[in-house]
Amino acid sequence: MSKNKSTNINTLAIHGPNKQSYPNGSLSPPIYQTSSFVFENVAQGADRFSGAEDGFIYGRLDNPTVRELEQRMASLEQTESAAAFASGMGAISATLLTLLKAGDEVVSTSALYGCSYSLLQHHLPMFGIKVKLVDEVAESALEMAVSENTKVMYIETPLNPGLEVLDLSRLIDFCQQRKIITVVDNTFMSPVLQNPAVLGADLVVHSATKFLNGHGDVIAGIACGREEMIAEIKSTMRKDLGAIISPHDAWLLMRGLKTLPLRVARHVENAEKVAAWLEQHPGIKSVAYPGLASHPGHALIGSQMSAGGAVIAFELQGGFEQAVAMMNQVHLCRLAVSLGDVETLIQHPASMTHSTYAPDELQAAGISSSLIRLAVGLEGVEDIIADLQQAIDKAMRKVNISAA
Ligand code: LCS
Repeated sequence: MSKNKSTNINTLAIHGPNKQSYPNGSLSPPIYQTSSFVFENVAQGADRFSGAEDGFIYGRLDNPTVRELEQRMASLEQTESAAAFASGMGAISATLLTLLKAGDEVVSTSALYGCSYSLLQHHLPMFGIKVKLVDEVAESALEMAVSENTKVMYIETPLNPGLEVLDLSRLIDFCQQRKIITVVDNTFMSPVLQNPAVLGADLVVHSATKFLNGHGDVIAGIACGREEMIAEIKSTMRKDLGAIISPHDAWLLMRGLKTLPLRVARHVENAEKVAAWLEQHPGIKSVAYPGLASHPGHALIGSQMSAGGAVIAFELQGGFEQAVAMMNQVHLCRLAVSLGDVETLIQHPASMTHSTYAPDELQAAGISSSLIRLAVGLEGVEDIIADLQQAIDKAMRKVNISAA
């Protein structure tokens, strides 16, 4: 196995970092659909368990198909290593439980993906971990929350669902000076648009269910980082919580990755047009999309991130009632959670992805009940806009707010 010399993301996405030669000349990676790996003798089995010999033992620990996916993801995120999981939450929970012990503190924002919030707010404290979540999505608020017990800063940017952007270089520099480990959720950007590890983040986590797989048919997660941290995550919490990805899902994800740069480029192209269209529509109250010049995080495009991604959050003038009426009228766009799929998906965060928040917690985190989240897909953009147009028109007529 020799190294592929290219650092071009299009080439890496297709060929991975190593030139592979598979059994029987197979072009596509084999799926090692096995739970156990046979040892030649007892000594070899013992050496595999002790780590004296590298090799495979049991599918909850490692698998060749999974290992190849991990090498590919590490090359895309430009980290030494990666660990693949059965879900994004598997990656996030195993990572945080590996890093944090009783008495340690983790600092983050109270606006987060709903289940990440639930893990931090409700479950980590059960292990004696102190969790500080700041309501204001601002670098200064996160910095002020840090104490001498802070071990980890957990950063999601852009944030789900409101699309607020945090300055990664500023926060990472701040944390490095205080030896605080930074964990960045890069789900909304993918490695095509943002590489937190290049900016100095210690660990980068993903819901691989989203852009990385891209086809709405796999639940998966990834953690990328330095060799020794990833090895610890794999040998402790991934193994003992049992959240490794299946070989078949690892293979589907590798197939998805081959078209990741192409898909993300088109996602962004479509999202920019949809966001611009929404922004000028008289029935719209607000549009949050980092690719719009009106977005406060727009200034970080070109340094931290190369584009605004493909998720848009918006509100209609007619508030919650009109938002519900609009979402009930879409045809081409599908009323479903998730994002980063080829299909355009629309959903209501307050009652769906963020229903893990109590009403007062939603308010504190700035997640309004009238917010609509749109994950722009790869259909013809004029069809997406036409569908939104007719749904907004119908909702406006129904809830009786004039566009004039
Ligand atoms: N991180 C972010 C930013 C996410 O948006 C999600 C899932 C996760 C982590 C967890 O990943 P999973 O375990 O689902 O693979 N976000 C979802 C969403 O916004 N709609 O449906 C799921």
